[in-house]
Amino acid sequence: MINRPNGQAYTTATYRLFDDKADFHKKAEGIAVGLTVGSWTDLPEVAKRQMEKHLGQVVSVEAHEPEGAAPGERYADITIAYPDLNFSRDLPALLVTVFGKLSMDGRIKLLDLNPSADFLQAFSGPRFGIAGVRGLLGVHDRPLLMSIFKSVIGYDLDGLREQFLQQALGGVDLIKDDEILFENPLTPLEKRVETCIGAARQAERETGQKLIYFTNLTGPTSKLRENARRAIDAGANGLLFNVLAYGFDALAELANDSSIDVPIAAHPAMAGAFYPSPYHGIAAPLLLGKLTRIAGADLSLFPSPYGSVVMPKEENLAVQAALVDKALPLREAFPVPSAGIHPGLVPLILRDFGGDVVVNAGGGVHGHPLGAAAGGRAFRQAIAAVLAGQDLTAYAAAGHEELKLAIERWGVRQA
Ligand code: 1AE
Repeated sequence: MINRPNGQAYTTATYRLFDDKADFHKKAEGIAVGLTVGSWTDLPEVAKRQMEKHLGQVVSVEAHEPEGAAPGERYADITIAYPDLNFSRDLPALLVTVFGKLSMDGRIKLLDLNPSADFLQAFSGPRFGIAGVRGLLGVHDRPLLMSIFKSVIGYDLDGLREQFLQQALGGVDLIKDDEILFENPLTPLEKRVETCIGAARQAERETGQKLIYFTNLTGPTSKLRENARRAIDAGANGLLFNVLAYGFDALAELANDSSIDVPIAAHPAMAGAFYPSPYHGIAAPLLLGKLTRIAGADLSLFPSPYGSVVMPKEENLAVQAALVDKALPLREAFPVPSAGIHPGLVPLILRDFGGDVVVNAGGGVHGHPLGAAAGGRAFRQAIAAVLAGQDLTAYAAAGHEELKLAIERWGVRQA
């Protein structure tokens, strides 16, 4: 229970704290006081009355001290309530309050945050969300398919155009730049967008299918808005954003800007510096789920449990849950489990994530024996097979040549 002087708002943070000897209740008190008013018991009564509204409170301490625990296994999950009065309505202020110096103080990981309704009012979240992105594409009855440019560095506009066209002809819904494509003389921003959107229009005439191109939004932070508008003026209908390199606040600024009226896909580059350790950092569901959604991403990419860069399945599903959690008064964001995805993984992806998912592949599209267009078609066939309740191999054998070749190349994962 939180004591609310004058009914004021609180935001809670939950941590996992590992310590072989500590009194966890004392530690929790130390955090609640140390990260808010600094000291408490030594304050005179008058000062206490003045400071009470700024004081953090221990909400719960759940200790896990299994009998015979090996050194390093004793931990507690601790929830602290922070008065909203102490920080401004922006994510840097919140994060520095709850996990600034504390993030460096021993073996402690930030598991979750529950910002107050008042704090959340400062954020518009995803501008489009799952329903909005589906609306832009006119696709409501199946998972979406995204492909990723591969081999972009050193390519000129003609090379890029051909690669885009081949991906688009394969029937993908979304194409994203590789996250390592920055401003460069061969494919400068506006030219790149005009070239790719031109190829998208050409493919649309052949496939009858709409397409969103997520252009990588790059440059120094002070130029992000300007670069986003330049890309949009040149025809970009989506933006890719390396959110962790820039910070959540940069994403929130872009998502809150009504002139940047295209969906934003958040790339998880650098996420490995934050979430994988059980002892340090920020848990994946908070980092790539809740915070990414609050900051305004319409799509959040993260390593899947099946491919080349792996995140455990429970963690993956918790990221998805945070992206679509109805308790958050914001639009839902698309989960995009990624890295090493090929058509033989589609049954697992749809089984685990359901229909509101983006199947995303780079190598799994471009590495198809008949090229990227066939790669896209193989994925679409795999999705159709699963939606029809059919076995992938049987469906491939029934005249779906691209899927058949993809299965010969990569196989079908059963579990
Ligand atoms: C987790 C991000 C995945 C990504 O950005 C990427 O480029 C994946 O490529 P493939 O599908 O592994 O080739």
